[in-house]
Amino acid sequence: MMGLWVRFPPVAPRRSKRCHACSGVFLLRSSEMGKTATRRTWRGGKRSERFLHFAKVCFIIIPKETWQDCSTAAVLNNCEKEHAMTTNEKKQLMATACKVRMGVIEGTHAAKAGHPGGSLSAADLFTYLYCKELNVDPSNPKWEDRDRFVLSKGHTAPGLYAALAQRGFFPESDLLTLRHIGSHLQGHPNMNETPGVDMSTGSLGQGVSAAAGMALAAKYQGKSCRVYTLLGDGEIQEGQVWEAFMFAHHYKLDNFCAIIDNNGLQIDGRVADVMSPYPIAEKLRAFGFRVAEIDGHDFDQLEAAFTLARGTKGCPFAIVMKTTKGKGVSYMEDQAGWHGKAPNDEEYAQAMAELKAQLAEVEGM
Ligand SMILES: Cc1ncc(C[n+]2csc(CCOP(=O)(O)OP(=O)(O)O)c2C)c(N)n1
Repeated sequence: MMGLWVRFPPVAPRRSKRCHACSGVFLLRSSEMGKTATRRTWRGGKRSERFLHFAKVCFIIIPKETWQDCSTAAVLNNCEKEHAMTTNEKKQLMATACKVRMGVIEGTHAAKAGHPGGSLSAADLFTYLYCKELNVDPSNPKWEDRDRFVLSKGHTAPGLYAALAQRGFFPESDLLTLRHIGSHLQGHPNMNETPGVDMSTGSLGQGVSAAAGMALAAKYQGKSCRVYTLLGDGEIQEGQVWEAFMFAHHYKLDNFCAIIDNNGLQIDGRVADVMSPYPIAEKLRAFGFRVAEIDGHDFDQLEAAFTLARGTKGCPFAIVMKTTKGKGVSYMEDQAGWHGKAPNDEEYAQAMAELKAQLAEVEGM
C-alpha cells in the first residue's frame, strides 16, 4: 500500500491533513487517493513511480511504512527534490569534504595526537555547515549577527579547523600547527584564539548548554541568527545534555538546531554496549524536538534536513545523522581504536593516498 503526498496544492485536497513537519504539504492515504487525485493521475505513469505531475500539482508517493514520519530519509529525500542543489554544487561540497578529511589527517599526523575518528565522521557535516548553511563572514569572524556553531564534541576540533580553513577563516597551512605550543589551533576549540570558533569546548555536555543559552539570548535580542551544535552519540550519555534539551523546548528555541553524530562508537567501544542512548530520535521527540534522521554522509539529505530545520517554528530541531567513524580512510572506518590516535608516517601516506584518489574521482565526475 502506498501513501500519497501532495505538495503545495492550490487547494488542500479533501480529507487530507497537514504534514506535521513540512508546512504546505498535505498527506493523503492511498485509500483516499482515488477519490481526490482521480484515475487520470495514474494513467500517465506506473504506481511505483515516486513523482507524478497532474494539474500543476506534484504528487509524491512514498511507501506506507514511512508516510507518517517526516523524519525518515525517504521523506527527506522527497523534500530535497523541492530544494535540490545543483549537481555542480554537490560536487563542490564532496570535493571540499575530501579536503577537510585531508586536513584532519595532515593536522593529527603533524601533531602526533588528536582525534581523527570523530572528525572524519563529521567531515561532511562540517563541510555543509561552513560552505552552505551558516551565515558567517570569514573576513569578520566576530560579526554580531552571524549564525553560531558550537562544537559540543570539542575533541573533534581537527575537523572543525579543517572546515574553517576551507571557508577561509585562516590559511590551510595553519592546520600543520595543530596542538603545537603557540599555535591558535589547540586540541580543543578556543573561542579567544581561533577565528571562527564561537565557544570553547571539550568537556562533553557543556557545549550544547552554551549553545541553548546563545539561542535564547538571540531571541531576547530579537536577532534572526540561528545556533547550531554538534554532539557525539557518546556525549549524549551526559545528563547535562538532556537538561539543555529540556531548556531548548521550554523556551521554544526554534532558532536552535542540535545535530547528533551517530557513528555508533565512543572512546571505549560501541555506545550501545557502554551505555545505550538508543532510541535517540524518539527520546529527542519526547523532549519536544522535531527530528530528522538522515545519512550524515549524504549532502542531499543534509540539505533537506537543514531546510526543514529552518522552516520549523515553535520548537527546537534535531538532526540525528547516521555516520561512520573514520569515514574516508579505510583502516580507520568503524574502529574505536582510531578515536584519539594519530596516524604514523606509513598510515599517513596511505590515508592521504586514499583521500587524494577520492578527490580525483569526485573532480572527474
Ligand atoms: C565530561 C567529559 N568526560 C570525558 C571526556 C573524555 N572524552 C573525550 S571524547 C570521549 C568519547 C566521546 O564519544 P562521542 O561523543 O561518541 O564522540 P565521537 O565518537 O563522535 O568522537 C570522551 C569520554 C570529556 N572530554 N569530557
